[in-house]
Amino acid sequence: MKACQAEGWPAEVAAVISNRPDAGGLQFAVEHGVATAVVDHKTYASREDFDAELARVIDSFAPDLVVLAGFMRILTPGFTARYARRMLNIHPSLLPAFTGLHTHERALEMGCKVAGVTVHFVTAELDHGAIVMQAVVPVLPGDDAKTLSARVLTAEHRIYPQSVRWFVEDALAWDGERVTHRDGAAQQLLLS
Ligand code: NHR
Repeated sequence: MKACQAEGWPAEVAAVISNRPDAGGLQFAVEHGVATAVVDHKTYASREDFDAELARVIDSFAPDLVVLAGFMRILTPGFTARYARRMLNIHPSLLPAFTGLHTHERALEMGCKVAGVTVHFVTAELDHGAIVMQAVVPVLPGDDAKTLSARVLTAEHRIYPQSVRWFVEDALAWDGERVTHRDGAAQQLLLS
């Protein structure tokens, strides 16, 4: 939202939608004059029912792109097919390592010397869609999940706006199952 405004993208954030009524992002949206909606998963009998209502609400805003940000519900294949090639996620690991949850704890447990974050298109298979951009950060002596996740988060705040901007500018190209930048811009960020 901030990058879109500050950098004058040819885009607008149509809405912020959460499954959690208390999500901080809803308040942020309200403060920035962006529409909000809540679809509380607890009030649906099945994942299919929840995803159907979520899709109905999303489509009411007619977005070109769906951006998952801290969204923690596994999406059904019908839902991911509906938004194929127009839904992004940011996952806090260097995929394909550490799909799923507790990525930082697992990277530390494995003694990894680098960690990072991946922006990818969302497919039915969890954390397996085409990679748009990755950032690498060092794992430092004495790190715990909190210090490592904070370092990764600074990288997240750089590559997610960049990735969304590329989508908005139509700068991403599909090469079979893979995604490249049309003009060869670096799809990685290496932080030290
Ligand atoms: N859905 C599909 N089909 N594919 C992806 O790539 C998805 C997805 C839904 C969410 C984000 C993801 C992440 O980047 C994401 C990617 C939640 C879980 C999970 O296990 C896993 C991965 C991600 C998000 N969720 C539990 C569930 O039963 C609930 C966990 C909780 O509520 O704390 O849905 O990490």
